[in-house]
Amino acid sequence: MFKNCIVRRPCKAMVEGITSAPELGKPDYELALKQHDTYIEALKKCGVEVTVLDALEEYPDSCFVEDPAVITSKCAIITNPGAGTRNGEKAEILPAIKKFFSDDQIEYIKEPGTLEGGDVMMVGDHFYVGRSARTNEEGIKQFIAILEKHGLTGSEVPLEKVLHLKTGVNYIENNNMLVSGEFIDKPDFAKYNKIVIPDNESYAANCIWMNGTVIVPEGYAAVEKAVKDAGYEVILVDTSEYRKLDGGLSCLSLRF
Ligand code: CIR
Repeated sequence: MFKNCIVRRPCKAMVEGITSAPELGKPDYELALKQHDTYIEALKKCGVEVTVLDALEEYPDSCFVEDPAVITSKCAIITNPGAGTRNGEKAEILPAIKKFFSDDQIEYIKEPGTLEGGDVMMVGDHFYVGRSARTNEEGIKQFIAILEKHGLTGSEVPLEKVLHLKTGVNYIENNNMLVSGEFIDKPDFAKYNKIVIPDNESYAANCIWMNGTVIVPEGYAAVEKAVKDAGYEVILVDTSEYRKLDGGLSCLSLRF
C-alpha cells in the first residue's frame, strides 16, 4: 500500500515543455492547474498524504516528478535524466526525497549512465527498466546493481517506439497489466494477465494503481470499462493538458 505521494505544481513555462505531438497544441496553463488540483484530490481519496512541491519555472517539464527519482520499498534512487533540459530536475527533487529517506537510503545514477523514472515499472520486488532514448545501457546497469544491493531485482526491456516504458505498459497489481502497442506481445510480460489497450486509446495505457483503486485518464471509455471489468474501483482524472507534453497520470507523481 502507498502512504505518500510527491507532486510538483506545473509552471507557466510548461507551454515550452518537450513534446512529440505539437499538433495537439500548447497546454492551457490555467486548465493544467485545475487538472492538477483534481489529480491531487484523486490521490488523497486513495488514502495517501500528498506533498506538493512548488512550481519551478526554470524547468518546463518539472511537474513530471516521476522522472528525476525512483522510490522503492528499500531505497530512493535519484536518476540522471537523459533529456538535457530536464537533467537539473534531479537536484531539485533531492530535498523532497531527503524528507523521507536518510542519506544511506539514497542512491544515484551517475554519468555516463542516464535513466528516467518513466522507464521504470515496479512489479512487487522486481523492476522492469525500459532502454529508451532517455535511459541508456549504463544507466540500467547501475540501476540494477543498486536494486540488487538492496535485495531487489531488475531486468531490461528495449523500447522501439514510445517515449518511456510506462507510456505503453503499466502494472495494476493482482497480476493484471495494461499493455499497448509494442508491449502486447513482449515475452517479458507473457506471465501476466494482459489487458490489451486498443490503439485508439493507447494514451490510457498509463493508469495508476493506488491502494486498490485505479486512476484512469478521463475520455477513454474502452480502457475505463476494461479496468472496471477487471474488478477495480475507478477514479477518472482529465489529463488533456499533460497529454500535449507526452505526460500521463504516472508521470505526475512519485508514489511510495
Ligand atoms: C518529457 O518529454 O520529458 C515530458 N514532456 C514528458 C515526461 C513524461 N514522463 C513520464 O512518462 N514519466
